Amino acid sequence: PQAAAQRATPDVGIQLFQLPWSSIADECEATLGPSGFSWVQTSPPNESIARDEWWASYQPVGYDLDSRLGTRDDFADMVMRCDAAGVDVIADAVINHMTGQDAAGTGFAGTPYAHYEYPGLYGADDFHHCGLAQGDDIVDYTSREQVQTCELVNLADLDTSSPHVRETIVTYLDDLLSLGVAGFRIDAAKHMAADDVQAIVGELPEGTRIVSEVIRGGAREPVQPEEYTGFGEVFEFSYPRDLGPQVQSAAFADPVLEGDRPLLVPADKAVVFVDNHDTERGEAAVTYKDGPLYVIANALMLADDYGTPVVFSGYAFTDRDAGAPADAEGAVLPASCEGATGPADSYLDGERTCVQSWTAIAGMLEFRAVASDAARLRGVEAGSAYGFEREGRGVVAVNAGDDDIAIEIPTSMPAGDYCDAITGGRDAVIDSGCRGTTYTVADGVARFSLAPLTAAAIHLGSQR
Ligand code: ARE
Ligand code: CA
Repeated sequence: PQAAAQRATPDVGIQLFQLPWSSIADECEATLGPSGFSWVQTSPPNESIARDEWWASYQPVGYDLDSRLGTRDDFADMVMRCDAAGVDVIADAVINHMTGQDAAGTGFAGTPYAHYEYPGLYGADDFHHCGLAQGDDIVDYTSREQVQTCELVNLADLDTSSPHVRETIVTYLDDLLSLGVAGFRIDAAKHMAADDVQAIVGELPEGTRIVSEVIRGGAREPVQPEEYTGFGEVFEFSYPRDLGPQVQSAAFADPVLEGDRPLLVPADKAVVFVDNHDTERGEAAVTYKDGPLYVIANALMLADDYGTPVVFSGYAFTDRDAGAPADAEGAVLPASCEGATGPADSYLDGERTCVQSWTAIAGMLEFRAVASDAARLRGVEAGSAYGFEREGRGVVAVNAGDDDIAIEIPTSMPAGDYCDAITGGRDAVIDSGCRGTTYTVADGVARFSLAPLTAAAIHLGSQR
């Protein structure tokens, strides 16, 4: 029966936060390629200030590819190895600003800089000095002018309307493209006029993937994600803001079918996520700290039909600012995810969450490969359980509450026994039966008995 299921390569990304290039290369070969991730989003690859906090990566000193995560050679080698494993690299491009340190200093790779002086790249005239608020900082997000020409938390704000600044940024991005990256996450895109971003990315080769970070800020903010969809995709923050609280409260209101999503960008422009490196330290309702609920949230996202999902994988923290474990020089230590099969009950600070290696994630990527071309049907609720069908090709069900629940989901999948992709993973069917749980479809109904805080997923490729 497995052979009968057509597979497509699903467009699913993974953000490997603050992971060194050599480890990302290993992950591409060991896990990302085999599981069917099509792209990996890296942390910023250029030289930044020399500090231990993770957010040092978001204060560029220059555009040499020499960072806490590796050298230019390491980066180039990673792109080659990921490419060979079928995984595109999307680099995080910090182009709205340079550093936010008031004192002069030396970057991670030894380059001297001062606030508004970056030798060989930019001088004081290349920056906005908005003069609208104290210290030139953004204080009022309802002012487009402030958001785009004042400073985001003291970060020296590049005048992205200037030809010199644009050319300098394009040269940097072209350099990354010459090493084989497929595209860019545009950091803080909201803080650059969409016309400026468009002018910059318009100079890049056709087909370069652009995903802009424009945090949807509500109706009072003038700068909206829709302005940035003319030249690429955007991260759609409404999606996790809708999904996360439903999972957290174990109260599912059928969301989010295509036509019911008026507040979201069109599906083909949306990159969706459960959390990212900012929201896991802030607004996200569900993160790795919620273990099984995090699996549930990721399962629902990966089974859903809206946007391109990106899974997040970082490291455990109690201090919001704490960087990934590093050596005495500040270089982040390589990390392996061998043996990680699911969320741990508890983590030590700095321990990698290894979400890309979880059995349930691999299983849901297989689900998506088999079922994501099919229509997503209306959800079914049963107390704190919820599920839905991808018509005729797969069914997902979750129980986010504290009681055992039986849930029945009508389906047009063929009657028979199916192996669960959540507990069985990518190759859920084995000679003797199922690697994980077995579920049955009979009389047009898929039946699941779900323990508290568990999920289940069956698809045409997992029929016994
Ligand atoms: C750090 C210190 C600051 C210090 C600064 C300069 O924390 O105290 O002033 O350095 O020395 C990251 C960290 C920041 C860090 C910064 C630079 O999160 O703490 O500052 O790096 O090292 C807005 C933006 C959005 C941005 C978020 C964080 O619109 O683009 O703020 N997200 C990206 C990255 C971040 C990164 C940066 C941008 C900067 O993902 O990781 O910051 O490169 C509403 C609005 C949003 C707004 C949000 C928070 O929701 O709608 O637009 O997001 O509030 O203010
Ligand atoms: Ca700006």
